[in-house]
Amino acid sequence: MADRTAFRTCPLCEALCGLELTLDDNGTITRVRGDAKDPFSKGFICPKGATLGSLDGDPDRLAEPLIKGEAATWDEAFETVKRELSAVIERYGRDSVAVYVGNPTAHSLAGPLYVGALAKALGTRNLYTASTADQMPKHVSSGHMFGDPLTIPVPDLDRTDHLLMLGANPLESNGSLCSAPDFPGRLKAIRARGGKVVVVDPRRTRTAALADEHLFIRPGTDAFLLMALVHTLFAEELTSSPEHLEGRVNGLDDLRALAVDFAPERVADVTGVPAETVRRTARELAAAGRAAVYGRIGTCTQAYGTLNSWLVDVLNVLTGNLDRPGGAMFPRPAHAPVYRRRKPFTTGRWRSRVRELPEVNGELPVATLADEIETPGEGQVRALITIGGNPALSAPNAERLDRALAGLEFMVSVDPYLNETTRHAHVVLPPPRPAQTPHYDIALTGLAVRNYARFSPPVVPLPEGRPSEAELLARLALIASGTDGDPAALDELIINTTLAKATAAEGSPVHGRDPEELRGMLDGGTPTEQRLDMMLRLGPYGDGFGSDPSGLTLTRLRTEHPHGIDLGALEPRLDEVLCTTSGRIELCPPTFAADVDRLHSALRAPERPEMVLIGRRHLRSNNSWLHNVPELVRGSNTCTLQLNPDDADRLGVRAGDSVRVSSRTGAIEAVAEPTDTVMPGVVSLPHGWGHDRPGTRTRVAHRHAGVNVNAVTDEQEIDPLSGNAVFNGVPVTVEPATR
Ligand SMILES: Nc1nc2c(c(=O)[nH]1)N[C@H]1C(S)=C(S)[C@@H](COP(=O)(O)OP(=O)(O)OC[C@H]3O[C@@H](n4cnc5c(=O)[nH]c(N)nc54)[C@H](O)[C@@H]3O)O[C@H]1N2
Ligand SMILES: Nc1nc2c(c(=O)[nH]1)N[C@H]1C(S)=C(S)[C@@H](COP(=O)(O)OP(=O)(O)OC[C@H]3O[C@@H](n4cnc5c(=O)[nH]c(N)nc54)[C@H](O)[C@@H]3O)O[C@H]1N2
Ligand code: SF4
Ligand SMILES: [Mo]
Repeated sequence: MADRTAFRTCPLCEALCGLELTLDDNGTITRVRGDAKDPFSKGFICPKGATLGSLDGDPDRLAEPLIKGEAATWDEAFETVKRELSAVIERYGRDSVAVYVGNPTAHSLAGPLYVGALAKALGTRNLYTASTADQMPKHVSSGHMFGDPLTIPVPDLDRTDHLLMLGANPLESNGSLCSAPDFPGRLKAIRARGGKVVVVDPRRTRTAALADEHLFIRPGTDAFLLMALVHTLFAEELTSSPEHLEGRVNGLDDLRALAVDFAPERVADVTGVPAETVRRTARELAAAGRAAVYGRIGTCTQAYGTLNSWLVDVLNVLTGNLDRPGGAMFPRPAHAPVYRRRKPFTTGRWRSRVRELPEVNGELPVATLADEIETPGEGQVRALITIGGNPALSAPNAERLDRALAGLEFMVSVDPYLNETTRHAHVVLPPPRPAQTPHYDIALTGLAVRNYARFSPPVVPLPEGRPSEAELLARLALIASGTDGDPAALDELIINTTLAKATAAEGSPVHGRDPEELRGMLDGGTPTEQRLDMMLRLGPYGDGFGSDPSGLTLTRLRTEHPHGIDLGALEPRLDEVLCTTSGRIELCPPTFAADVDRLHSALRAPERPEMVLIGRRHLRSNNSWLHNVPELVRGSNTCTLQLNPDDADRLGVRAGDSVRVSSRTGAIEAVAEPTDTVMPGVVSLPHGWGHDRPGTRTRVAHRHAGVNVNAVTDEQEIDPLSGNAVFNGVPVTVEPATR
């Protein structure tokens, strides 16, 4: 009865921590510690990773498929999906099936490898993901500036001397679009080496408290502040033109002209940041040797999301900090070939049927999913596939979406829980436990502050007959394409296509080789693992299928580097990543310049709602789905409405009182928590709560229900360039609840 130890990457957030698991001989995880030998996380762990055992062994986790809430066999479940999905497609066409892909899908190996194939097989224009409730503005910004929506610069945390951080709270979130295990430690290190950290946030968060300086900003006004910083750099001739950006930047004069109207004095009233502070901030940013500007979800989920995302990188370029150590740099992930050239970035290749919102990155905004389900007519959405998402809680005006889901003709969910969303599904297909699932962070290693790779094989074998998540998704893709059958057929097709392209591509390490020979060389694991092996071998550190015998393969990663491999600090690589039509960084793309008109209008006729709502994250939570882990919901209620004590006094509200928060879309009641960490005129409520719905099977979460903030966010308000949802700066009315 000896315990055994196993190692893997934590799949819960973007920080990529290595974990050391202790398992008993039933395969139950009995202890979790940080993996001290992981070269990136070096033993760091947070309370969520530490409770992975409870999540893995959660008795509410579905062990078998459900059909209309009743346990079914896998054959029955797939037969039902095949029958119902085909019927809908036959009757209404392919666009009548929508797909919604949620956040955990970006944290898995299966998600990035199979979701694209599923969407393609379905051939629907109705693809929705959590990205339009999150970082889509950054994709649009990078697409136009650098040519590729996935080319996102990350702050070089370990070498920077000055970090200007807007709308991010890594002490709670552990970081986002910037994978850095022990983000808090890395921030402290900046200060310890004499650098400076500045935080811009409507709340004095734990991150702000750790920083050298915190600037309160009125929610939703970052674009004005960022413009004023750009203005100051130009006006005071503080811009830098380092050699490495020489001749690489277009649009400098257009940008200068655009910024003329945004003097700090002009925007101070809107942002709440004094003009002199803005000027000093710009000067310090310019004077710092190695500086980085970093904006995260607080800057994305607002009406000027794309402008913010763009201006953050404009500042990195203007100060000469883009693509240099200590600045904002482009990671070089091991799985992505560098020889690939993409088509020019564009949006609006199609539009949503009801609100005519432009497609971005192949997706439509989740803010319009309910419109597409509810509005009758040709192309109406009649069926939905959800994969690892809980839009009934996470989408703007989620209550409306929740009602719309109930009206679908067919819904299938790939999800381990019967929750607020999946209770509407006719079929639920649960993926296996984390311990039974292989892991490799495709999406996140491309955003990490060091180049790094780690493969985690399953630590507990799958029971006979139980499909892996990869097989679930591949099978759905085959069903969608009208073929069905062995999921491995999909992988075979993808492997063959990829190898054919790679051997044909100029500049590829396998140019001119025989695809069949390469096929025969792939790692002997599962089809998913073979695909990963192929990607690693074609990647920048790969063995090129033998052309660099010391290079990376999956087998080598698995056997020689069970704790992961450090592939070094980020290196300048603008030449490799830049793929705009002009071959230069587009500093002032015309669509962005045109959107600046909205800033002008707002300056001419400022609207200032008395109270606006913003979000909040807590370390022991993760969006909507860790509230079923007893250790994480223990202790005091965190789903409280924070408000400034002055506002509380004015409204006659005391700590613990019930307050009513209402907006155009709805009303909720929450417990008041007056705190001077929130600026006057602002209230804050975390998202992902509201677990009191009937028909769910998450017993712990049900007892700690909280309220759903997205009952009062508005699906009609979006960032027009990205279609992203607006969760910050939502106008609300706050009053004591009538008893
Ligand atoms: N513990 C925990 N970790 C998580 C998650 C979780 O739910 N819990 N979720 C994960 C996910 S999906 C994501 S995307 C990341 C997000 O990671 P972060 O971006 O770090 O997320 P938050 O902690 O919400 O920090 C956003 C900050 O923006 C501030 N803010 C709100 N409105 C504005 C505004 O108008 N301007 C400015 N400048 N700031 C504003 C908020 O007060 C908040 O402090 O976290 C991930 N990690
Ligand atoms: N008001 C407000 N709303 C927000 C935000 C905010 O800051 N404020 N943040 C937004 C952000 S950044 C995000 S990313 C979204 C998140 O929005 P969603 O992705 O829609 O929601 P999650 O709560 O992450 O739901 C995750 C789902 O995945 C399931 N799941 C867990 N593990 C697995 C797995 O291994 N495989 C599969 N197939 N499923 C799994 C869970 O059971 C759950 O149903 O929420 C957004 N909504
Ligand atoms: S910080 Fe993120 S990756 Fe690290 S242990 Fe916590 S949840 Fe897991
Ligand atoms: Mo997110």
